[in-house]
Amino acid sequence: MTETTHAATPQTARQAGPFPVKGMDAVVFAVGNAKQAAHYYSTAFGMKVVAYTGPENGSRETASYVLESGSARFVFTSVIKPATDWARFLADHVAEHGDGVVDLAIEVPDARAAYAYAVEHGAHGLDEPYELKDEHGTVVLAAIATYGKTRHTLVERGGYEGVYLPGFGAAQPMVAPPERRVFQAIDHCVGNVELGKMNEWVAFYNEVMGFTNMKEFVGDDIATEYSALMSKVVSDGTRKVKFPINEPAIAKKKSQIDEYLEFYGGPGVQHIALATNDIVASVRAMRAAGVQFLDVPDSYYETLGEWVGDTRVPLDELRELKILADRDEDGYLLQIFTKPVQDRPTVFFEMIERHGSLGFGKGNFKALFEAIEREQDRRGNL
Ligand code: TYF
Ligand code: FE
Repeated sequence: MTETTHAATPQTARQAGPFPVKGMDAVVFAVGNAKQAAHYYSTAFGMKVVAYTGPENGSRETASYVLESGSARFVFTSVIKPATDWARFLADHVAEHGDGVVDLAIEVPDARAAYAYAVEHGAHGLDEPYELKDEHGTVVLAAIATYGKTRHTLVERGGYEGVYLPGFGAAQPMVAPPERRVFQAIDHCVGNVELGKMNEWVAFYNEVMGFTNMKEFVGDDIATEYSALMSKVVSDGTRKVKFPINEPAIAKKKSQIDEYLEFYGGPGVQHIALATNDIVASVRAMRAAGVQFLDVPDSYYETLGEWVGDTRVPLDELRELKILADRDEDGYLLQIFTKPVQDRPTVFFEMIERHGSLGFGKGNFKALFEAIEREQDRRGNL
């Protein structure tokens, strides 16, 4: 079913490569109302507001809330007054795409070197390297374009000791943080691109960032059978940053990727996967806070035990919470997908608990894509 490529870096030889990265720095969202988004991600995703900038800090055109959970950082920005180029870009972005991701910011040890390498290898530069300074130190930033209107800001923090970036002030949590974190890290960030463009974007990450292809991908065999999408995963040599790229496949039914492209108005970030070390606790907390997850039929659990074997979580509890499980030669993973988190059928989240497996849940693709199609059908978009 899923093909194996031997071009993937062997697990024994994980090296930084020509474009060293330290990890994801932040996922930056442009939204209609950052104050309310910050509240939702606090109450429903257990995140903690740590920094803010807005008119009180001299940012008269935009307001941004910075939220953290473990090593994961989300930034929600909205427009107060579209009087600068950046504020107008954000206002137009929200008008055209709805709430969405404008920046998958990557932390790098050397932003000038990373930018130079990327641009030399064909990246479109958006911001040449520049410095931001305050009493906590200096951060070097640069930005390159990726699919759609999404960018990668390259962030060199050096020894910067402020809460986020110069210009941001420390902020108090909006609500009392949960007793235990709902998630610890960003696992992967997925992009949807147009029909026929997946390989171009995979080549972009291969060339511009020296990222290599991971072995798990959805080829045309699965695509025509049931998934209605094709997918490949690129990652840096150390596997800290993982970017699956999807494109629609021509299948019997309208692809979920086509639905996204239609309602987002072009390519963009489809889902962010969040790593948790206790998916049961995470899902219980999120469900209690009103987060909706994709439904999985009981029939999925009738055969699950036969091929996945025992996991940390009893089968009955997986069934109760609609958590999916998959196993490969390296171990197993537990995963679950939210429904879209805004009115448009666009961005959603995945919660993932890994036990050795480096995969993305290929054993679940059939059940998962059927569940997504049932939702698509309810929206009248199948
Ligand atoms: O990131 C992945 O590859 C998995 C599987 O629309 C997946 O989470 C792929 C496409 C999709 C939903 C999930
Ligand atoms: Fe995923």
